[in-house]
Amino acid sequence: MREIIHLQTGQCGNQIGVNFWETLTKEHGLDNSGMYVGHNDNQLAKVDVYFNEAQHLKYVPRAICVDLEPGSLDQIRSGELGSLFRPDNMLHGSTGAGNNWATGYYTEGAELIESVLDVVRLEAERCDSLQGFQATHSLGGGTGSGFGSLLVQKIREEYPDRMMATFSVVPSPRVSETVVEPYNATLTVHHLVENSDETFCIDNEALYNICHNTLKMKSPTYKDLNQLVTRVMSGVTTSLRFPGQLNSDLRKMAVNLIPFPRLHFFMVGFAPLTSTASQDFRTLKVSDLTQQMFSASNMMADADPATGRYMTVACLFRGKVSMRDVEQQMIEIRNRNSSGFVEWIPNNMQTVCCDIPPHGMEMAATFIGNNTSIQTLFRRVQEQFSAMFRRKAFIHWFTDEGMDELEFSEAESNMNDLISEYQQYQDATADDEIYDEEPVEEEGYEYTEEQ
Ligand SMILES: Nc1nc2c(ncn2[C@@H]2O[C@H](COP(=O)(O)OP(=O)(O)OP(=O)(O)O)[C@@H](O)[C@H]2O)c(=O)[nH]1
Ligand SMILES: [Mg+2]
Repeated sequence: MREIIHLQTGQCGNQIGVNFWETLTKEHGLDNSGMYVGHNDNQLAKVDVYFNEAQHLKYVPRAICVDLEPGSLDQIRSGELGSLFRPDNMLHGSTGAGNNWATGYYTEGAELIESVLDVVRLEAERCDSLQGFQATHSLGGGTGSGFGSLLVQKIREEYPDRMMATFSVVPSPRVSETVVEPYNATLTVHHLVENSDETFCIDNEALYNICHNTLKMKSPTYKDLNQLVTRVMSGVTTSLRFPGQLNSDLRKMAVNLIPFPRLHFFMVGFAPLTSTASQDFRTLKVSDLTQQMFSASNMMADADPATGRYMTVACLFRGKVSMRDVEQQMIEIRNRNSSGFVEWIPNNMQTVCCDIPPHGMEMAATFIGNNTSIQTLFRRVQEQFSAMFRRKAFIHWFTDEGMDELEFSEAESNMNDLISEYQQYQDATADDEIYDEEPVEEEGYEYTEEQ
């Protein structure tokens, strides 16, 4: 079996991580202690991708939960899924990273990293044929961002030929008002560009807007935001967890979605999104799902795909949907909006169907797009970053933890390069004489350890 090891770090990472596992247990027919109580063979066909079988029909998440403070793990232990996780795989520090990337990466985090890597090794040894890792974390705090960066880097060093996928929560001032979040986010993106193979961008600004505008919630909580994250995480991992051919492991998914190695930051979306109040009054059709899935208001990134172009797209339908309808809708979307897709990648839309719907729904669709407009997110963070960095505001908190100021400038220019690479490919046409020029990526920033 091709196993995945799941890593969750920091408050956000652990909160969305637990939600993910809650959904997975339901979809695979497991109760809260991991016992199989389901009745559909498909539920168990690929259950080993995410779970270890402990005893006969008892399954344990292949998950490692880490935080630099005990709070978020205590919450997991005392929650409904408290007995689901392997106790040895829950590791915490005592003081937290205090919203400081450098504390998570250099000081507090460095103290915990070896014991976390030991657990990673044990999990890897238990695998038949490990395909890779997935991590959930936020980019805004100190642990998920700083320690998350360190962990991803160490794993890349030790398992260079395995895949690394991250679900990365991008900060928004509408949700959190911590001033140094743009610093933490930029420093983390700098690492993800090099050390992650595929990053699903979960933008708190977009989650907030969906809750507020589409789902009509007056003041959305993290719990509400995380409901959306779970839907999309369950959606994008469907092809990894259930039988099928297309995008059936992390590497196949990456090969289909990533034309250039640095440009691996995906926009994700989900349909249907309807407020609970209006749910009962609608019958859904494939055409509704498709339309919603491609709409800017269903994207979990506050970026309008219409301002950019799709390099690649993967759509995943779940439930009893007719393949013919799906194919027809896809052709229509593409024909209606041909300029929105780069013409230099023919057949850049992929569709997967899985007949098991998400828990409690009849049908649903998940969207993964590699769209150049994702640069909007990075521009937003970059503007906030440079406003403060120009005056070197708050820098001392980071240098006090042993960080060199130069790392800020490196991270800033790496993210600027990323933005211009997206822009270049947005403008590129099939006839550009790109082969006569320097390859575009190489013009950009080159990362060396010594700098
Ligand atoms: N969507 C979502 N965002 C969250 C959640 N919890 C925190 N965040 C966001 O994550 C960022 C703060 O990071 P945290 O994950 O709380 O920080 P941490 O990784 O625990 O790091 P420290 O507490 O600084 O050690 C802010 O941008 C928050 O808005 C959550 O449950 N869901
Ligand atoms: Mg925390």
